[in-house]
Amino acid sequence: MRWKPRTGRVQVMGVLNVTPDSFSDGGRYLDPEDAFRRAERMVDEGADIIDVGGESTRPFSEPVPPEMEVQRVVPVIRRICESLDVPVSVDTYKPEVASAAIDAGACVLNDVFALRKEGMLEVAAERGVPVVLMHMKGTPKTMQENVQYNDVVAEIKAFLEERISAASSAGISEVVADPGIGFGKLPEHNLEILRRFEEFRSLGVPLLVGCSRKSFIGHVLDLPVEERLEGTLAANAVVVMKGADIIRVHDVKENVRMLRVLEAVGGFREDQG
Ligand code: HH2
Repeated sequence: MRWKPRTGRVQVMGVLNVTPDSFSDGGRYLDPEDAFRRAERMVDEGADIIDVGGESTRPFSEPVPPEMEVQRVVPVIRRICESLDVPVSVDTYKPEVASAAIDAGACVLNDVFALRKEGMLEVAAERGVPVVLMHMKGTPKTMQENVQYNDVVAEIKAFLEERISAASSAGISEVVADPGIGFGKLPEHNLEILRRFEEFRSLGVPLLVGCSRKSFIGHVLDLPVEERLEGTLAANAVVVMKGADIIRVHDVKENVRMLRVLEAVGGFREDQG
């Protein structure tokens, strides 16, 4: 299946973490059948794409060996691609995992390291799939230590410009940019990214944002991860009105309903279909 980053309306990417330790849904979908049923439900609720991940990248998390990540994601991706009419992205920064996932049917790479891991740029170019390039300062293990920016939006934009140009030089034409909410950012940085989100439009590529249930929402509301739905909807409404093309979410039904209301109001996307 092919997937186009831009179809004229905001798309919803449903999160499916096949991990024991993801910050909000860890351990729930380790059985491929449970994972499949979750994907099926997200599609019924209106997801445009399913993002399958086999390694948590939450703050302080440890990387897992690529073989283990392959074992987690491949059966799930294969099962979804055989039975559901939905594009699947793989949330990985490792070339071995990306290759195996594409063989199993994934048609998009969602790379939180923005093709910086050795061999990943080559795999993306060879396989000719669209790539999500995300900004992260440091690694998940270290990214929340000593977090400092002079101008958070300008620094993220400069990074994304450089990665878009690296991808383009390697012959990768379809890219999506993502500021990487929560990846090496303090709550005030995440809020500033949202406040100034329209500035990312000048990158000239579709924009993806992952605010869903993240800790900056917990910081504002003083609420645990399972109580962050309303905050997620508010954050996503802000970025959509300021130009986001894809929102990455755990709660598909609620976010789709929020989007339908924004679309009914209209006036926030020139290219709205
Ligand atoms: N956030 C997470 C993982 N992958 N990919 C993109 N492009 N943008 C994001 O903001 C993003 C991402 C972290 O969320 P989650 O997958 O729910 O948790 P974990 O990393 O603990 O599995």
